[in-house]
Amino acid sequence: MIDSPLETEDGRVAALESMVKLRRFEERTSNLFADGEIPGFVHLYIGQEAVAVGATSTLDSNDHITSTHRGHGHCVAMGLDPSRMFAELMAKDDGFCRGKGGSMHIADVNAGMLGANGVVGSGAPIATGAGVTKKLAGDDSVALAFYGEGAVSEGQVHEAITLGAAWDLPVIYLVEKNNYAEGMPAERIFRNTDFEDFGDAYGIPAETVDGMDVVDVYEAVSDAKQRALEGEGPSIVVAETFRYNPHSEGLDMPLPEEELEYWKDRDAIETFKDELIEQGELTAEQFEEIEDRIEAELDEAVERARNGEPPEPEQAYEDVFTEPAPDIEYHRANLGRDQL
Ligand SMILES: Cc1ncc(C[n+]2csc(CCOP(=O)(O)OP(=O)(O)O)c2C)c(N)n1
Repeated sequence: MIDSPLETEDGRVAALESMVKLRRFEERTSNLFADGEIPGFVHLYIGQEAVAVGATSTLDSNDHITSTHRGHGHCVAMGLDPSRMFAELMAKDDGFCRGKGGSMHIADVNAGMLGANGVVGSGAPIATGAGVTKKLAGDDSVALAFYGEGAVSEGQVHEAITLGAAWDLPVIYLVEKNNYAEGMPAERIFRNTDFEDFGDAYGIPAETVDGMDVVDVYEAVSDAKQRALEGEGPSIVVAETFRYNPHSEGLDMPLPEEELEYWKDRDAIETFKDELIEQGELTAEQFEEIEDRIEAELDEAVERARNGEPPEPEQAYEDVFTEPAPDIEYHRANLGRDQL
């Protein structure tokens, strides 16, 4: 998360920098995946940067988020070290999960990041659980769940919001409405795609915002956070956005060209950069400096990750259970490299 909120000039420039960093991180990830340096699946966040940055800019160090299979943007926005993220993507021991989680399972509890998650919709109940802890602890903090519109029809999301509302929990449920779940358009999943309407069913406030406008997202999430801290319970924020890449890297699943063009014309980074330059808050030269700084940081991060070692096979059962399952010791004792 960035230090200074978007209400100040410094905060706005920091938000732009953060959005650029998210995008450059993903562009590198795309190349690394294409070059065979990243195993498994990779879902990129390119296009949606204003949502992660606008929302996390409202957070303090005692707040928490939950994320999705498309979680790199949320992680970078929360300030996670890109080098350890690349290491996780490359299945190296320096990764946040010692290379055992990969792209869809990056977590850093100390940074307030409770985890990306390959199970669609699962971040909502985890955030609701965090909300229970927060309410019991009374520590004036919130939990924020990011999820896609594909998760809105999930039973666990419905149950999580119902409970959050019934117990007035300090949770924000943020729908990143990019209009496609894999290749399925929202209109084919829902009769009503105005997810803001769902707020009435749960009896909680809900608002739709322009997910390509970082300030719009920031303001709506700030309001939701304020209500949560005042004991009014959860809110839903629906951010309308778009992803530019296929559902997952390597898939031959392009989005319709006209839709891509429409959203790219409204690109969050370009629009915000132009706005800041027009308002005299940034110069083109300063923007170049920001880009150079990010490129240098990410180049170094990739190199460091590349030079790291993979985890030892003996670590396969470490950090998996809080208490070892009964047969773990047996497997640990009998596990050798040649058995993997
Ligand atoms: C419970 C569950 N069901 C199905 C899947 C397969 N799956 C992975 S991503 C995805 C689409 C998710 O769409 P959405 O929630 O809108 O997020 P987006 O990919 O658009 O960011 C599906 C169906 C899964 N991982 N988990």
